[in-house]
Amino acid sequence: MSDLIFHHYPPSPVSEKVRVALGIKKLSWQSVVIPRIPPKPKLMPLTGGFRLTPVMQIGADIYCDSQCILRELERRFPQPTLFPGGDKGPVWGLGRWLDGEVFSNVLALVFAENMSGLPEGFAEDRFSLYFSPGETKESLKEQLPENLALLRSQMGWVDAMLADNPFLSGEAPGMSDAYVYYLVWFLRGRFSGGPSFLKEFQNIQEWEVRIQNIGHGDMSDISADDALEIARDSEPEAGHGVDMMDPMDLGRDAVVAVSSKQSPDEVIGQLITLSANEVTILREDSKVGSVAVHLPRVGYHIRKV
Ligand SMILES: N[C@@H](CCC(=O)N[C@@H](CS)C(=O)NCC(=O)O)C(=O)O
Repeated sequence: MSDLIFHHYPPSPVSEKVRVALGIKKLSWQSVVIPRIPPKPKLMPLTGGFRLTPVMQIGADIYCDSQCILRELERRFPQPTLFPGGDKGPVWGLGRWLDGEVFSNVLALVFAENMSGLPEGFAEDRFSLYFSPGETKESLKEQLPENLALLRSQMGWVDAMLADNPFLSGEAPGMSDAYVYYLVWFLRGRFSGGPSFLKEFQNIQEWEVRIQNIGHGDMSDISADDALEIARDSEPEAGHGVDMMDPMDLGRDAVVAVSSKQSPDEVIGQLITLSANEVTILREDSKVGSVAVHLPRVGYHIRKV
């Protein structure tokens, strides 16, 4: 039985990014399906308040944000690599563009439409998470033609990147494929104009089939209660200490609060790792005991408590 547990929900696009990476790495994993909007009472004891989806758990180590999850997958399971082109720096940079400007653009198209079958309060929750105050479905509708025009340029660049290779990462699939695929998957599945819009991009359409054929690895289900019990029965890995070159001047064992720039919820605990790409805090929870919560640096705030 794999000890890799993934907390997600099937329609979550950012989770699809990680599911594709799990497929590229041919990993076995256990799936916990979490609620699409808060409260998430069986996730909070693990994350200490972090509410975004997805989250990965390995024992009592909890990895928040797809950026942190992908980095950890590559560290623990280096082969097959997510960087077959050896292009680590550019791919992380490309990922920021895709998660930022391109994801925002696709979200604006999806939320301009009438959505049905969603939990009560879903639209309100997501508007406050993704859009500036004052933005409404009507204002997004007005912007739709211009947003589509922008997406046409963005997808044109992606299509051109696929002209000479089967994958964005080259001959083999890698992280850039996972990063672009989740957006194309979201656009095709949730924006009514997505399928006809994508017809213009022949390379992307052929590549989508290649990515679907990779699959999501070997998944089995586990209950949220069993995942909590696994955390309770495990000890987190030791931290790696604080990088002395870090400009924030935070000492090891400082009590810090970490939050995503997307969402105000803070995770509070003792600092055990601070590097250029990761912050890890140790927290005690009444339900699961000691857990280490790992978060990325880019896109996150840290403050001393
Ligand atoms: N930077 C985050 C963004 C994650 C994100 O926006 N996920 C969406 C779901 S696809 C989310 O959290 N929605 C609110 C929720 O699930 O409560 C990451 O890369 O993991």
